[in-house]
Amino acid sequence: MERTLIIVKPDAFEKGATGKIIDRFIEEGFTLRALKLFRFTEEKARQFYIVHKERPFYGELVEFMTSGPVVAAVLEGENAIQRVRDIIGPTDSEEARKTAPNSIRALFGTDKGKNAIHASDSPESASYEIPFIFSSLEITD
Ligand code: 3AN
Repeated sequence: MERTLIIVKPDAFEKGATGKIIDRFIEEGFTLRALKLFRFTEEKARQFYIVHKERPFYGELVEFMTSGPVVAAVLEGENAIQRVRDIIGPTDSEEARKTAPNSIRALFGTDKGKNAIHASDSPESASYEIPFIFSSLEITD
């Protein structure tokens, strides 16, 4: 069993899509291990996305992620990291609508930046991101 982190981004939260997105993962067979509504401070968003600090869109990404509330969850399942990435679809929501029309980004995203959802992209990111957002007391066994 593997665990991964997802974050319903401010655009999808504002659209009221949080419930549909969480429900999709439950329907796909994942177990919900943790769930939290919060708003990133600029400092925390910068730290969370530190791997992207040299990318040209880093400032825009931090600004977007702090623009409103988000909902984070820990999902558990076999091969969860890759399977969740497949369900969210490619980074660019426009591309997702062409190549993965049933993906979460195709259904709820707008473009490359406002793309509805974050999901850990490797075991290394999951082991940084899960404890970044949740303490052990907030994750069920
Ligand atoms: P993913 O979220 O699919 O792993 P990354 O890791 O390349 O994509 O990018 C992290 C986040 O940065 C994306 N979810 C998106 O919000 C933002 N982002 C990526 N590429 C761009 C871009 N070209 N312009 C604006 N924002 C971007």
